[in-house]
Amino acid sequence: MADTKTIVITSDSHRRIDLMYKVLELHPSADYYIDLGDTQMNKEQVEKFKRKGWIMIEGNCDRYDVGLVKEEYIQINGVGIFMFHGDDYIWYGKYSRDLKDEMDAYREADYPIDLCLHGHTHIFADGYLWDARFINPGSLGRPRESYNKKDYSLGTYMIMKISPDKEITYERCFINIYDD
Ligand SMILES: [Mn+2]
Repeated sequence: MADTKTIVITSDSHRRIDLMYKVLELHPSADYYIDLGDTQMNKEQVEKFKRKGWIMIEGNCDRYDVGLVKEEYIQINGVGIFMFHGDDYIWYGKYSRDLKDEMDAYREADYPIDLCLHGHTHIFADGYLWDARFINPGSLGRPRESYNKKDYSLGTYMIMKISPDKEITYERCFINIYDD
């Protein structure tokens, strides 16, 4: 019988591999780990995270030759999840028609998309478009949101849960990026 799955989602850590390790240390037993790009890891680091079970997406600041993929698709408890970084599909703050075309291509090939996960903007988002929910966890290493007046010290990521009846919930988590 299916049970609720826990998914750790990070994005845009921008060389702050230490923060990626911190997230892993804080959540050692999630069912899935997803990074949505721009870790700027080298090949060795990418391989290490992939061995730990991470799904790793290529961002516009990542090297093309370190073993990352531009897009990924998985289903968790029957929820179809399409993952991408965002540089190919977000233009001037709007999702492009290219993204709609790509989603249609997946759907026509029997890969239903209920949820799109992406990063790139460094700003948390949660909304609906083209019969899918779109969620951006925000940036772990270079937050552009200010949570406390002019305080940009909090990197952010997300712990998502998907229940057997496809209910998607999440908790936003914050890490002080200047803490050693
Ligand atoms: Mn970025």
